[in-house]
Amino acid sequence: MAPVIPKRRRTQAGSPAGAAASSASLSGRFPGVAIYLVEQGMGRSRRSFLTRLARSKGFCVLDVSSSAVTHVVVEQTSAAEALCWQEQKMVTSPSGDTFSTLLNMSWLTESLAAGQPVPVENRHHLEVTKPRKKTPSLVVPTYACQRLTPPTHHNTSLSEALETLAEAAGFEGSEGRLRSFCRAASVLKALPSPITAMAQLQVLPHFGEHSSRVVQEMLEHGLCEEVERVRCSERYQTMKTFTQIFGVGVKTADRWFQEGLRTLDDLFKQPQKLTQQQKAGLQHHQDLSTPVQQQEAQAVQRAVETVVSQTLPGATVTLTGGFRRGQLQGHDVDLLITHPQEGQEVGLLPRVLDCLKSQGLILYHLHQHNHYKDPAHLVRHNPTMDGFERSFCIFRLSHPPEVAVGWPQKPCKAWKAVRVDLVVTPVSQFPFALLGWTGSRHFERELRWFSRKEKGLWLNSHALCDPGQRKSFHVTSEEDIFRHLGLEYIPPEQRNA
Ligand code: DCP
Ligand code: MG
Repeated sequence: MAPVIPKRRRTQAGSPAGAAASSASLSGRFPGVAIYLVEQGMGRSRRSFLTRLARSKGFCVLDVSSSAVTHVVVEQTSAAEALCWQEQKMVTSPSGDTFSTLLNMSWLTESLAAGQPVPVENRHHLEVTKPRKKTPSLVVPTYACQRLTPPTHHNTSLSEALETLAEAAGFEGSEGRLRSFCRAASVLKALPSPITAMAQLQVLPHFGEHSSRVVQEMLEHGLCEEVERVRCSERYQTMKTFTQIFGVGVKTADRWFQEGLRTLDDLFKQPQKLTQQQKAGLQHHQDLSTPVQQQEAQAVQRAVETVVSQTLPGATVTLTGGFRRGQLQGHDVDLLITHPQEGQEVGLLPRVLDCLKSQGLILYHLHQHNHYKDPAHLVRHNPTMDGFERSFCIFRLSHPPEVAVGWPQKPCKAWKAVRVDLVVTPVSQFPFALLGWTGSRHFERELRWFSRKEKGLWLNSHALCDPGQRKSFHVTSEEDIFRHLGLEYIPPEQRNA
């Protein structure tokens, strides 16, 4: 007569697990009880020992987990706790049922002591807590173009201190130091919480000895002596004053400093030293050094849009720069003009400026012709350069009536001088121009560096180019560019690196 095999197990008899089950069950004294010991957390030798011991007392212990198992015993260590979820999956029956009898070692030891399976009570059940969530250790990616950097953040005084040192290094032409401080500052801007202890820096990229020392002093004393010394120095203050003037770069500011000039008054007294652009900058310096507000930027955009669409129907005007990144203030308004039909944009800018001038909206402008022939050529030979046709303007922006009447004490100026950059791009290059002009500067620098270093591709505001294959990529959106670079898309308001 064939041995009686419980129905559930008979279905498994052809499988290796079933074979193990049936042979073991034959020797078992307790029908309906088939034990499986989970090795993880228990160890192989302890499992072998317990298996031998249990079998010697007439228990059926299966070597392989299968649907024949009725009692799964797990050593309840914390490691095993996590693993038991895995194991639980392994002992899921073919029908998809999960064995509910996950037991801790107490059931087995009590059963062995009793010489028979003890009834399963609550206390025998393995307390299967979900693996405790580890505090996620902060992983900050190396490149700013791999991180989210919102418009405001939690480490402003630290990042400003490092950026002061970066700026001062830039005034001395020290590119390497400028980059190092910018990189460290940028990492802080991406953190989800304030830095309160030096240990937090250990997992962050770009914190070398110098930047770490600055942070340490700031944490300990609220100030960093070196940063304060730089901020108070005549050199820094003069260079800052001069480079904030429209049309003045680091080289010119340095020359003036070497010549003994120190203040705006010194410059007013030496007009022969100034270009027309710098004179306009000085003339409107007070307004131009007052931050442009978001509403002012939108008002400029509307004024330009009206003129552009009258001049060339279908042409579009996009607000870029800091305002596209969600900043509420900026030093200027950056507008990108294009037309959906390639070539239609040629000759548009001078006509737009004539029209704006006729409306009394332009206090000054400097037109720069498009100075590239072929975007792929430009990206190969001058990868950081931007050769679009553009106009550097100072707009005369009328105050809205409520602002104009809002200063009863002072005779109110009814307008404000605002710096505006108008840039024209053919539509085929629009995504590159949009990405390049949205910034931040550090984000752009890192994006170009990432492309080159990690992908062997050259990127600028005109094109993305594979120099090896001598091809440039066709794109229709910023998303396409991120995709070609193998980067997650970062929306503009998270590019405030
Ligand atoms: N840009 C760049 N490299 C430069 C100059 C500009 O990548 N040397 C890009 C990034 C900038 C954008 O153009 O973000 C606009 O330049 P702005 O100087 O106007 O910078 P923002 O608009 O970001 O800041 P601000 O608020 O000072 O205008
Ligand atoms: Mg700007």
